[in-house]
Amino acid sequence: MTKRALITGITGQDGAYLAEFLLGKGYEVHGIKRRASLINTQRIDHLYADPHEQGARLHLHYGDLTDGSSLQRTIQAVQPDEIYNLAAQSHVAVSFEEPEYTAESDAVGTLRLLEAIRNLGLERACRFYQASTSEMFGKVQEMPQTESTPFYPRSPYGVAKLYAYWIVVNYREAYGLFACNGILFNHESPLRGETFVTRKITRGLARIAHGLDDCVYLGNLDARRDWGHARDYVEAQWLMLQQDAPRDYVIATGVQHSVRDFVVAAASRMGVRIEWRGEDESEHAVVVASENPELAFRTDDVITRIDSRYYRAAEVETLLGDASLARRELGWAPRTEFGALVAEMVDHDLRLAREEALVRDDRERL
Ligand code: NDP
Ligand code: GDR
Repeated sequence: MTKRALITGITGQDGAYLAEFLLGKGYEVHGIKRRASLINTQRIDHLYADPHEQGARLHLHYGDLTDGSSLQRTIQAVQPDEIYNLAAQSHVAVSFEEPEYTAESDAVGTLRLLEAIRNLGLERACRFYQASTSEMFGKVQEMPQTESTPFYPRSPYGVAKLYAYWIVVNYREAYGLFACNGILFNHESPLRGETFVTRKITRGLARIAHGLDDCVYLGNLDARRDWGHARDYVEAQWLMLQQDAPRDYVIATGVQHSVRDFVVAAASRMGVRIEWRGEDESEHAVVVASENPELAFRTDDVITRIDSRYYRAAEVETLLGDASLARRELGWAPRTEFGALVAEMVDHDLRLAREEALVRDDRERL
């Protein structure tokens, strides 16, 4: 029997990797996408086949986590074996600007999905994955963080996700739903949204390399994160729903780097050595050597500066996960180490920037 999965947030980074992974496993995959004024399916276009063609296994439905009736209607029509709730207003800084919407989509949205499952009587037929987050640890109470580390969220996003975490636990205990929280630490890829810090750095430096920009403006360079690859992490999401009993798992690499380290690693992949100069808000990265004459880096160029706009009202300074439980019970381990992740993102963004520069040069010639 072909298994059917429903993914909310299928147009996002994880949604795209998970859809590809599940299609590879032979699933029929359904995704919920939001209506937008511009097409927002770029990350999954390569997976999509015309639904009029025979054998198409990826299907998209309009819906929104703030619209319970759309969720219930889609679940009823699809009758999924597994639901992956990946949709969210996922940007921590934006959650300070839009706290109410973040709660509506990330907290109450999760409740809406669970209620739809209950109202349709699918508690025993359908397994549920919730995209929980290391942001729930916030102001960390112990290092590294495990499934039993106390939570202390530091943003409207973290607080909303904590509600979602507990409502999932509650529906598991109250109604016997097979529901799991994956407590995922930061995971990145070439598909990462352009305003998260890793992608902002790789894209920004690649644009400087091709003369499209001069400088990347960043916030807190001291923040430390446990960065893994999204491709590895979606496999853990699937594994959680294949177990005999539901439980919550931390998914992380167990290795930590600072934002400053990430800049150094990305620059180094481009053959550039930098030095940090200045302090606090005047700290900046200066090019001291550049190996690749084809890239537009010159000695003494300032390629990053601080813009205090990117400081957060309350910051999560340090996160480091211990995924021992997942290793033991799911047989899961990260495959991509930090250097390989940075290299893949940099190479991808250099390619994009080169293409954009070529188009610009062509236009200027005409
Ligand atoms: P993205 O921001 O890349 O994707 C979020 C997805 O949710 C997009 O498809 C977006 O649609 C959709 N979405 C947003 N709001 C709504 C809404 N109201 N109704 C329906 N869909 C909505 O996030 P990631 O792929 O990086 O993350 C996936 C999930 O995992 C998120 O819940 C995130 O909070 C969580 N998470 C992520 C981590 C990470 O490091 N990436 C770590 C831990 C948890 P659209 O494309 O239209 O914007
Ligand atoms: P995070 O990711 O908040 O951890 O949430 P993000 O990449 O936005 O920030 C990581 C750290 O970098 C610091 N930082 C900056 N961040 C951004 N976005 N832009 C900057 O210019 C900048 N300069 C420094 C931040 O202050 C922060 O400390 C991500 C999201 O994917 C969440 O959805 C997910 O739950 C968590 O990871 C785990």
